[in-house]
Order: sequence, then C-alpha cells, then structure tokens
Amino acid sequence: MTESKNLKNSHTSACILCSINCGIEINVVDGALKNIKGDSENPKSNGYLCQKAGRLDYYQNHKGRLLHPMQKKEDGSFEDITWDKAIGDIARKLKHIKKTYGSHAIAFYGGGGQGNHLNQAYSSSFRAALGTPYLYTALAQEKTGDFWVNGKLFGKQSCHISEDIEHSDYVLFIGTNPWQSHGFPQARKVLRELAKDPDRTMVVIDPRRTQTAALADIHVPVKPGTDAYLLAALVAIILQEGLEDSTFINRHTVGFEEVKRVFKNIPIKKYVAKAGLSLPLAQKVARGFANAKRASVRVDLGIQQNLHSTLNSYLEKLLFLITGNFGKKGSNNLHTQFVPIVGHSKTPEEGGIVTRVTGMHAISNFYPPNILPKEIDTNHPERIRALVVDSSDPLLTAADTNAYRKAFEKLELLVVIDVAHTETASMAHYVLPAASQFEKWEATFFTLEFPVNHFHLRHPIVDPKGDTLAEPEIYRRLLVAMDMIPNRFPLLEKIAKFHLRYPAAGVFLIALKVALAISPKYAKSLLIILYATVGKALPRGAGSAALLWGASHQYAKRYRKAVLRTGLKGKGFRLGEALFKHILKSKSGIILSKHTYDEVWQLIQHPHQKIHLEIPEMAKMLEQLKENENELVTDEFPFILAAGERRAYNANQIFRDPAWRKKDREGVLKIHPEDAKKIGISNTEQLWCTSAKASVKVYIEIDDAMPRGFVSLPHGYGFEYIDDENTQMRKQNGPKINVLTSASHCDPIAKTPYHKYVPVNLVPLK
Ligand SMILES: Nc1nc2c(c(=O)[nH]1)N[C@H]1C(S)=C(S)[C@@H](COP(=O)(O)OP(=O)(O)OC[C@H]3O[C@@H](n4cnc5c(=O)[nH]c(N)nc54)[C@H](O)[C@@H]3O)O[C@H]1N2
Ligand SMILES: Nc1nc2c(c(=O)[nH]1)N[C@H]1C(S)=C(S)[C@@H](COP(=O)(O)OP(=O)(O)OC[C@H]3O[C@@H](n4cnc5c(=O)[nH]c(N)nc54)[C@H](O)[C@@H]3O)O[C@H]1N2
Ligand code: SF4
Ligand SMILES: [Mo]
Repeated sequence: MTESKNLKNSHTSACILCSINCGIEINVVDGALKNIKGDSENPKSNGYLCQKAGRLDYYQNHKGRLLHPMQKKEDGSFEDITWDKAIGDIARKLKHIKKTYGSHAIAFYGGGGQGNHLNQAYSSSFRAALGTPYLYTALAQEKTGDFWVNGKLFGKQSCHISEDIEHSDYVLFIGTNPWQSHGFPQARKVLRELAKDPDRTMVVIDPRRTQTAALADIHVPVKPGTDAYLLAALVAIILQEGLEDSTFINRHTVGFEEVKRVFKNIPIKKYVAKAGLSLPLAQKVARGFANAKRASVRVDLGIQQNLHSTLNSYLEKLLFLITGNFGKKGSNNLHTQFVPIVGHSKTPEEGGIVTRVTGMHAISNFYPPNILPKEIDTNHPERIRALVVDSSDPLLTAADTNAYRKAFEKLELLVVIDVAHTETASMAHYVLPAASQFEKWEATFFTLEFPVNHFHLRHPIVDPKGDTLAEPEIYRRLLVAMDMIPNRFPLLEKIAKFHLRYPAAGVFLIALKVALAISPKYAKSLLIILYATVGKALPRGAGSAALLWGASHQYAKRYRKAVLRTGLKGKGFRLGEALFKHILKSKSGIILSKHTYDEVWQLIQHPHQKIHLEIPEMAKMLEQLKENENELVTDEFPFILAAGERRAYNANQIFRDPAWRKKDREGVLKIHPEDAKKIGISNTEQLWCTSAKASVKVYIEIDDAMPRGFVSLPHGYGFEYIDDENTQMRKQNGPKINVLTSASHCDPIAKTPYHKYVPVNLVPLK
C-alpha cells in the first residue's frame, strides 16, 4: 500500500479520457480532484499516466455540469423540472410514438464514451423493452469497416484484433499516432523501448512526421488517402517474392490461392508511385515485415476514416495473416471480451434488420451516425421521430453538423442524458443529468488485450452533485413509467440477498429462471431486473455492478482455464462467484484472464477454426483501384484537411472548460511553411478554411512536420462554454470541425466518414 492511499481522502479510480483507462490515485479535497497520480497497483497501467489525466477535475467540476432534469420551454430556454415529471413526460411520449408509428420510429445514440460502459450496459435493456434495434454510436463512424472485415475473415464481427506490440520485433503503425492517442497500454513507454532497441524495428506510415514517426526507424510519408495502394503493393511484394508463410497458410487458412491470384496482377511500381513513395522503401518494409520473427500491425483513424476505409482494414490484416504473424507472441491476435461491446449482425439476406429510410444494415449491432440525419429529416412515413442520446455529442462529433441540426429540429422527442450541457443537449426537449464517472460505480468494457486481459470496477469517490442519477436508475424509472416492469420485485430482491450471503446454493439463478418463465416479457429487461434485485443486495450501493455478476459467470464458464491461471480458485459455477467477488473487492482493477497464445484458435468462429482469406467484395474493390480515380484535389479545393487530429490537449468532447488545455487553446490548423508562404499567411494569423459544406475561421501554426498540401485540425474543440458566470455569456472554444465534413463522403460498405481526407480551400482573413 502506498503512502498516499493511507490518507483518508485518497482514492483509486481510473482516467476516463481514452480507452486505456489508466489507474489513478486521487486526493479529494472539498469535492475537488487533486494530486492525481498513476496507481502503481493497477495491473494494466502500473502507475503509468500521460499528461492529460492530471486535469480530470475540469471534467468533474466545471460550470457546464448538469444538476437538475430540464425541459425546454417554448421560447427555447430551459427550466428545471422534477425527476417525476421528466420521467413521466418522456415515458408518455415514447409510448405514444411507439403506439402510433411503431418501435422503429425510436432510435438511440451513444452508449458509453471512453470511460463509462458499466452504466450504459443497462440502456440495452431499455432499447430491448422499447423494441428498437437502432443503436447509433461513434464506433460506427470509425471501426465498423474493420469489424465487417473481421466477420468475413474470422467468422463473426465480434472477433476483434489486438496487437502484442510489447513483444514484437517489427511493428507497423499505420495511420495512427500512439504517442498522442495511445490505443494500447503504456504507449509512450512501449514506444520508447521499441525505438531504443537496435534489434527491433518500428515503422510509421503517416503523411505527417508525427511524434511517433520521429521516434521510428522508418517513417513512410505516404501521400494522404493512398494507403490502399501502398498496402496492396506491400502484400503484392510479399506474395510475388514468395515471402509468405506457407506452413501457417496451409494449416490455418482457406482461400489463399484466390488471394494470390488477385495480387499477382497488382502493378507494384505504379501503386507505390501513386502513394508518393519509392519502390526500394516499399520493398524494404515488405521484406522487413515478412522476414521478422515476430511482427505486428497497429492501425487507427488515419486509414479507417479515410478513402478505401474497409479495403484498408482488409489489406492491413492480410499483411499479418499471410506472413503468419497471428496466434503467437509478438504478433496480432484475437482477444476475449468480458462484457462484449462489439457484437455480430446478420446481413439483410440472413434476416438482419435494415433502417427504414436508407436501408442500411447494422455491423456489430451498430448503425452509422452518417445516415441518421437522413433517417430523420424526410417525409418518409417510417422515419425516426424520437431519439435518446446518452454519453455522446453528435451535434459536434458526427459528420455534417448542419445536417444534424436540421434533422434534430424535426424530431418529436429528443432526450439527452449527459453530465454536461452539450450542443446536442441544447437542442433537446428533455435533458437528464447523469452522475459523473467519479460519483458512481463505473467501468469500461474495453477489455481488448491478449494474452493477458484486465478489468477495473471503479468505486465512487465523490458524492453525486445536485439531482444527478446513475443511468441504470434513469432507465429503470423509465421502464417502470412505461409499464414494462414493476417498481419492485419483492421476492427476487429477498432471494438475491440470500444468494449473495450463500452463493454456493445458486438459488438466485433458479428463482430468476422461474420468474422469467412466469412473465416472459421481463426477459427483455433482464439487466435492469438484475440491477433492481441483485443490485439492491450489493454492499455499499454498488447496484450498477449487478450485471457483472452475470458477466463473471459467463466469462468464467467460457474461459475457465484462463481465469484459473490468474490464481482464482473455484469449481463449477463457484469460479464465477469468485471472479465477481474479486472484481467487487479490488479497487485498483484485476487481471481478468491469462491466455496462452494457442488459445487464439478457439476464438475463431469459422468452422474448423480456419481463417477465410478470400473476401469477394474486397477483391472487387482491389480491382477498382486499377481504374483511375477522380482526383479530389482541385483548383477549388487545393488542400487536404485531416479533420480531427489527436493532440497533447484534446480528449474527445469530455472536457468543457478550455482552461484544461495547457497548450493549443484555440485548436490551430497546422500547415507546411511553403504552403503558408504561398497563400500569404504567417504564424498565429487567422484564415478561412472552406470545404464544399461550410467555412470555419481558424488560427494557423506553421509546422514543417506537415507535408505540402496537407493540413490538420484537432478533434475535441468547437464546444460552447460559459465564459462569464454573471451574465451566463457563452463562448465557443476553437473550430467546429464537423461543419466542414460530409456524410456522403464515406465508405460504401460501412458508411464511415472520410474525416481524414476533406478537400478544402484556405484563404487568409484580411
Ligand atoms: N490525446 C487524445 N488521445 C485520444 C483521443 C483524443 O481525443 N485525444 N481520442 C481517442 C479516440 S476516440 C480515438 S478513436 C483514437 C484515435 O487515434 P489516432 O487514429 O491515432 O489519432 P488521429 O490523430 O485521429 O489520426 C492518426 C494519424 O492519422 C494520420 N493520417 C491522416 N491521413 C492519413 C493518411 O492518408 N494515411 C495515413 N497512413 N495516415 C494518415 C494523421 O496524420 C494522424 O497522425 O485516439 C484516442 N486517444
Ligand atoms: N471530424 C471528426 N469527427 C470525429 C472524429 C475525428 O477524428 N474527426 N473522431 C470520431 C471519434 S473516433 C469518436 S470516438 C467520436 C467521439 O464523439 P462522441 O461519441 O460524441 O463522444 P465524446 O466526445 O467522448 O462525448 C462523450 C459525452 O459523454 C458525456 N459524459 C461523460 N461522462 C458521462 C457519464 O458518466 N454519463 C453520461 N451519460 N455522459 C457522460 C460527456 O459530457 C460528453 O458529452 O468523435 C468522432 N468524430
Ligand atoms: S488519457 Fe492518458 S492517462 Fe488517461 S487513460 Fe489515456 S493514456 Fe491513460
Ligand atoms: Mo474514437
């Protein structure tokens, strides 16, 4: 136990600013989060933190926190209302819309950001009870192309790839800047070690000389938007030079001959030139990767929110699959999910549900934000009329802000559940205040590692502000008000209490089964029922942790050996109880499972655990690469804007006070010195950045790490905040980048927007 943990006001929790959720130690002084340090007892982060975590008080305590339920008045202003009125009104309106138009007229947006999945999980019960499958999330504007490819290769879209970078000899980073964005635990430490070791090679494919690229052995400055050409050429070099791992391919894959045939005809030299690179550089990388003992690939938005998004995801996976860098140490692997956030969707042909207006199918159970305005802003009789937004600010973060604004004006009911008065909230009919992530039991289901996976249930460390409630309670009250469930389950509550004292008898599960047999309609609200029964019996108000009881049993049953390897003991269902107890008790997080590398094969969902390398849709897209594409850089829009860079001081839209930023307060546009000279602008001056959609006014920063013709604006700006508490004057912090982006500029399969490839014009403001 560290010294500070002995202090009365010292607590452990986690940083909620990115998917890694590093463990933190915090001193709470009069409700303020002070002296934030890395928690060395957190088994995932081991004390590691980046510079952002120290600023978390700007999330917990800021002027824009929501404290009371609110309703919009006719004049557009908001008034505080009671929870009873808010819940009653919303329930009545939802019931009316469902009855009049059907469940498909109701949709849901969000479901947990970078730190809050535990409470969000209960919203799935709410959706199920309402009968709407329409879940729109931020994940479906970045990762669904990737998930779709996984579905084809490994059998289910829930098969998700991890990368064992720590043990790799050769790492290929494509379209990602982990120095700033992280994406894997202790990123900066791992990167520094990789860079320092003469026997390991680090390659960064990025048009920009990023902080990660500056550390790399090889920086491949690909021309923006041409990764599909480069990656196709890399695969073709490996295959044409016979560098593939035939033993691996024969043993673990099907469809290789077809892939080989397709890549035989790739004009390598031409494609490498198209990517603005030299053939020797591409050959060096392809050969280095193929010949390495342990190689892995890590990708992110630079290729996922870019031209050929889904094809890029296929090609980067072919790189590690044909070279046998899968299912072993230091390679890419699949991983287990404690509470699965990435699911699998049937295709429309298999009976998968499509949207009523645009006919879009789900991928991994998510519908893409790109199509939502079209599903609302239309006269189509089956359009969406009610939307519940939870933990998300689509008005700022989805493509085409103005289309969103117009669509939201058409909604009959917009409900926002958030901790802050967001841009989306300002358009809502009802705004419901959630307790913050330090005021309630929370966790994320970003359990994305292999072979060792972690989980952290965070305890509340400050009292909830104002009238705020944790989300499960909000959803429970809504379901009760809609007559979907009763207010109490007296018998189940009693049995749950008994069960937690004497788990060995296993009585709760039996009682639950009986209750569901008597009232099958409750099955849809199962998680909320767990919350209302097991949750009530849990100590210290840990009600939201109730679903982890079910999750622990399922996980321990499925991955028994891996859970036993962590040191937990228990026969049969007792291992699940032991896991649940361990989670509840450990304030710094736990090791959830320890797998062996060969267990990866059991995670493949195709018959006989074979990887299906051939994907006909991808072969067709590869073929289309050969046709000359229309040039998107034109005289009218001569620059390419990467809209949404991760920097030292941005963290999605989680902070709403610009004072949290130590640098880059205004969110500058980075531009190459020669480009700045050409358009006649100097450092710190302002210009208009204009896309086909709109213009924004931005400050510039001259940066020779940018290639010519390529400019970059940050993610996480453009929000409004209270500048003067006396007058309640609001100001905007930096550019709203998504007024520039377009929903139709997107991937044909997944509908993920090409945010990193926005053609723009730049005109000095003089
Ligand atoms: N500091 C900070 N960290 C974050 C976040 C944050 O807001 N701030 N957000 C989190 C979230 S939600 C996510 S999804 C991740 C995203 O993490 P990343 O994807 O790593 O971050 P980005 O800066 O969006 O884009 C990555 C890189 O793509 C490059 N790029 C642009 N165009 C191209 C191209 O045509 N080809 C290639 N190869 N590269 C290109 C950019 O130059 C940039 O360096 O970050 C997470 N971490
Ligand atoms: N142009 C462009 N657009 C982008 C991107 C880009 O690179 N370029 N990146 C995209 C990516 S990768 C992502 S992930 C999205 C992120 O965009 P969003 O999905 O909008 O997510 P966040 O910005 O993380 O917003 C999280 C919201 O949750 C709220 N919140 C925090 N804690 C709680 C809580 O405990 N309960 C509730 N109910 N709410 C809470 C916060 O106040 C905030 O409003 O943006 C996307 N948009
Ligand atoms: S933002 Fe930094 S400190 Fe916070 S979880 Fe991510 S890597 Fe860790
Ligand atoms: Mo993201």
